[in-house]
Amino acid sequence: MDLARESLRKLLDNDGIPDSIRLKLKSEYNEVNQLLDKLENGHLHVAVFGRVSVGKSSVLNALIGRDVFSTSILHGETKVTGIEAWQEYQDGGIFLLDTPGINEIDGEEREAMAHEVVRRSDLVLFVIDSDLTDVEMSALKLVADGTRPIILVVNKSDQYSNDDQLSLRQIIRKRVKDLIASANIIFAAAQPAEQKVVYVAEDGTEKESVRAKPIDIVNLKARLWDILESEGKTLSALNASIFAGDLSEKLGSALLEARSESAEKIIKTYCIGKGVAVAINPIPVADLVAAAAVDVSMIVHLSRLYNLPMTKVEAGELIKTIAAQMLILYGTVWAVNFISSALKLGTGGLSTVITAAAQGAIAYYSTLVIGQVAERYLAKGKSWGDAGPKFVVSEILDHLDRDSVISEAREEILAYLRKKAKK
Ligand SMILES: Nc1nc2c(ncn2[C@@H]2O[C@H](COP(=O)(O)OP(=O)(O)OP(=O)(O)O)[C@@H](O)[C@H]2O)c(=O)[nH]1
Ligand SMILES: [Mg+2]
Repeated sequence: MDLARESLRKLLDNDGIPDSIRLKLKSEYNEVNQLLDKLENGHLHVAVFGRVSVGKSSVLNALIGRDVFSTSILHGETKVTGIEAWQEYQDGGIFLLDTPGINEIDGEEREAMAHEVVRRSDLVLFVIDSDLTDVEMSALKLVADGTRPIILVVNKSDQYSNDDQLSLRQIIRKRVKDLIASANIIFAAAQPAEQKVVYVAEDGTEKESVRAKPIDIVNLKARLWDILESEGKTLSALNASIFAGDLSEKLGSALLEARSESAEKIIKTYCIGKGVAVAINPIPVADLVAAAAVDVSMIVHLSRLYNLPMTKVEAGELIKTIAAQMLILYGTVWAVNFISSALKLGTGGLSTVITAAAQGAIAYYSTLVIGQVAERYLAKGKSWGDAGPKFVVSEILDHLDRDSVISEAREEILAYLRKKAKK
């Protein structure tokens, strides 16, 4: 119980999650919050689930003893989830949840809603009113995933004679034997239909009267109490921790995805910025690496994205480390190599623009390498991992197709310059 609560709290209080992602996952956060409340108050949620019109709302009304949820012969009467405290249960804290029915024809959205409720419930009353259809069978398989107890409620038992009930029980039992314990198959009559009864009156004439068989809900109530008493509190904690686990996994991957997407955009922006700046105002190649002001800003920017803020000095140090690795790996010739590959791609005449764009492309490339290496470092929580910086740098360099990056950068820079010249 405490463990579950703790893991949820941690999830909620995690500073490592930026606001943008918090917003994106807000509904999940609310869910966790609700779950936390539920856990702290020791509440248990019992949900109905099943095909339209099998009597889900009626079953809940019969348990509660009042007409709380609306019922109708029309399919799809329940459109949204409803919740009601079950006062009758001695310890309190039990809530009954009504859900829309699964409909073979339409209502996918409502069905999704019902699944969602089930996912968060501690116990499920799967309601049917005859032998299970294929649709019910596959829905039952989804719901009976072993994480929460399920009672299979065979409602409308008033429609069956005693003999029919016996054989129906046999059939159902066989069909669900791998999914539901036979003690959890319960017959009920939540809202028995009125029937015309013909009787012989005292004066000997035949008369008709309309009456309904009595509501039969005692067996369901008894079984429900049994389960709640024996496993109630552990159920709730168990479900909460499963849910928290799911959610933190979901959050984790969403976080990673959102971050690397934004990181990619940030790096690209700085690459173009630096490339164009260098192209417009060419500087000696030797100064390229030294002219790291842009790279410093980029790293500071990235570090904020990863919630591991770095100062400019720190960022400068990081760039030095990366540049040193590049030097070790490629020797002093690396810059010269870039130039020749950049120029090689020129289509002929070495016009100033082309040369300038080539230099810009080199600047672009170096910023891209630095950005990607820095991102890797940040993603690992400001660490190079066991293999050290050299490994990371060489991996990124291997991974990037230098020539195509440079030629693309050149195109982008030229396109940018042309657009500017037109204005
Ligand atoms: N004969 C008989 N009819 C019942 C019983 N329980 C419910 N019904 C009838 O079945 C119909 C549907 O009942 P609801 O409780 O609205 O069914 P539901 O599963 O909630 O339906 P949706 O909300 O539309 O999915 C109503 O006309 C009820 O009167 C029962 O035990 N016996
Ligand atoms: Mg209903």
